[in-house]
Formats: sequence, structure tokens, C-alpha cells
Amino acid sequence: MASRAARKKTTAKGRAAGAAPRVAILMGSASDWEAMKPAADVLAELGVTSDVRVISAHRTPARHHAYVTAAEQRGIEVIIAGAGGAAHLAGVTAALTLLPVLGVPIDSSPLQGLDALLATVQMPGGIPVGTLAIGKAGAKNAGLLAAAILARKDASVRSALARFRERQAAAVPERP
Ligand code: RP5
Repeated sequence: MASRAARKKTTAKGRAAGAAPRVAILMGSASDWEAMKPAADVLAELGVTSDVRVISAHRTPARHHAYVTAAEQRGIEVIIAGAGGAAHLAGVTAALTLLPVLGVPIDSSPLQGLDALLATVQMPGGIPVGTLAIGKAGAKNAGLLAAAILARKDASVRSALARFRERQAAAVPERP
């Protein structure tokens, strides 16, 4: 893991102002953005800067390899990878890095994400991908899970997560 000082030196553009990105959000196509946006939104709400990229394992393999193999050195601590169809983005990403990789299957195909779910979740033993639910709920939970990973060593992220849970509970009505 890169030091806090190394993270501050990172110059790549992130989605929340001020800090170097600690979470990368990759998606196989720009058409995946609507489904993946909840991951970026919830991380921003928790004060965690993310770096959002369109990177396809099959359409832009060189971009994918270059980004993922440099990610840890740049200060990225968790990678979220969302893709639809024959979704190998998360698995190939996990093969290229020791960072934890969270996969989000996207419902962009005629099979409505079931294909992407099976492709993402059924990793053979040896290269793990933590797979979330299909679509926006999975993207939101990937952001929350990434924050929970950072919270193990970062008290400010832990506090932000605790406040998020409190707000969420308070927003649930006691009666319909
Ligand atoms: C996958 O193919 C992408 O992740 C996307 O979900 C799907 C369709 O991509 P486009 O044809 O819309 O670019 O690789």
C-alpha cells in the first residue's frame, strides 16, 4: 500500500476535489456509467476520492494493463470494476494486481446481467473477485465496501461510514 505522502503526490484527476484518488472505478464502456455512478456518488458522500475510467479488458487491453499495473504505486487501494455481457474486466483486473478488486455485473445485455453476474462471480480458485449485486445496487454497495476496507486503517472514513448508517436508519419510516 502506498504511504499517505505518496497518495498526496498523486496527480491523477479524481472525482472528489482535493485528495488523491484511493479507489479506482473502472467500467468496460461509457454506456456503463449510469449503472456505475452510484459507486462514485457514495464514495464522494463519504469523502473518499475516486478515479473513474472507461477501460475495457477486450477493447482497450493496453490501457487496461497500464492502468491496473500502476494503480497501487499511484496510491489506489481498492479497484471497483463494472462490466456487462461476457464480463471479464474484474477477473483480469484482479489477475494484474494485489489490490482488492470488487466486481459489479452490469445489466447491459439481452440477458439482463445474469451473464455478467456469472462471469464475474465464478472465478476459479486463486484469483478472487468480490462480486456485488447486478447493477446500481451492486455499484452502490461496491462503493460502501471499498470504504469499509479503507476504514480498517482510516478513522475518518470509519466515522463517515458510521454517519452514513445513522442517516440511512433515520430515513426509514416506522410506518408506511
Ligand atoms: C461490456 O459490453 C461493457 O461493460 C458494457 O456493459 C457492454 C456493452 O458495451 P457497449 O457496446 O455499450 O460499449 O464490455
